[in-house]
Amino acid sequence: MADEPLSAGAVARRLGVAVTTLRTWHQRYGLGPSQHVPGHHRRYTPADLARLEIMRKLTAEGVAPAEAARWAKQSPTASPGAEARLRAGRDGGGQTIPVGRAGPAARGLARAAMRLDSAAISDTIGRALAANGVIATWDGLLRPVLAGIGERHAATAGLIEVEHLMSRCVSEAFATVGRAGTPIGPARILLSCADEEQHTLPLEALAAALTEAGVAYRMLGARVPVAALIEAVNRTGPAAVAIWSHTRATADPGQLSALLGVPRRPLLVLAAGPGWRADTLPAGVVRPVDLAEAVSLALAVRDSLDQSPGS
Ligand code: B12
Repeated sequence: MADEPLSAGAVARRLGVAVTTLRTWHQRYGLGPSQHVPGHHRRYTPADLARLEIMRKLTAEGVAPAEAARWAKQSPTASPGAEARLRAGRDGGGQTIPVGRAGPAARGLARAAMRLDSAAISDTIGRALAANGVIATWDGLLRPVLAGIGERHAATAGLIEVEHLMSRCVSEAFATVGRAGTPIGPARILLSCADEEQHTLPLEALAAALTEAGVAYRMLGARVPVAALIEAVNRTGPAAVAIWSHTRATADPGQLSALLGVPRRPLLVLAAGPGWRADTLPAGVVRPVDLAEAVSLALAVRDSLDQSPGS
């Protein structure tokens, strides 16, 4: 990073772009030099250079120039004192995660995630779970931040480390829900990801919400081949099975048909997640729209078993 203000030529050389490109970025996207010395051409400050470095990196990665300029302008290096904060490690070197209309807790969580501050992430999630419960924490706090990370990743191809750390902290927080509680009866609900599906967090949210509601479950986790799923169903005879698919790539409806064909067919088969397409689901499969609906359906099955003779 330069300490002295730089001319357009010097900036162009540092970035490896043409001076005309710098002019275009200035005129079209407002990414120009901000220091004005009377009687001289404007000069680029270290903050201007930092913005332009982001612009160059993002456009080189294929991000559209207008989108890249938006991120470059939002960069914390653009604000006064930002470089000192970056050196002190408080900003973690990134920008912000968009959380839409979610509240201050989500904004705080997003900032902690950007700093890779796992203690603050875990603390924020733990407090929310204790105060508001699993469903409200998932919908009001975690989903907006996860969706924001996904949005930023799609725009910049970055934030993979943030996504991984955040995922780990969310998993750990869900795993502690209700642990201190009393035994909650036989596990009649089976939770599983579809074959090759690695997105487990919504299923972990469902598991935690069931624990909170006093309902036992078995969790098979990520990437379950259909033969293994069927084996688990045959061996444990669950009353309800939820299969999570997050993307079209993992939503083969054949997995659901196989489940419906087992000798002791579950009372309820849930195709959960945005991967499934409603018009391709076999008859008899239910597609919950959100966590709350998935929990109510599972509770309804539990209640019907409690009331049936010999259960
Ligand atoms: C965390 C994450 C990961 C983590 C997952 C860790 C874990 N243990 O789960 C890791 C790093 C493993 C990962 C991997 C990948 N990921 Co990813 N990931 C995400 C991220 C950021 C959050 C996922 C999540 O938990 N979402 C939950 C909430 C936030 O989703 P939602 O859309 O708001 O929820 C809706 C519904 O699902 C429903 N709902 C919400 N919760 C619940 C709960 C229940 C029970 C029910 C029934 C319904 C329900 O209501 C909502 C309203 O419609 C998303 C971004 C996103 N927007 O989801 C990307 C995202 C899903 N990933 C994506 C991709 C591309 C991948 C990879 C292919 C990347 C790669 N190149 O390797 C792999 C996939 C590998 C595989 N085969 O599965 C894309 C998918 C694009 C697409 N639609 O095809 C996304 C959207 C990011 C992006 N914008 O590009 N990922």
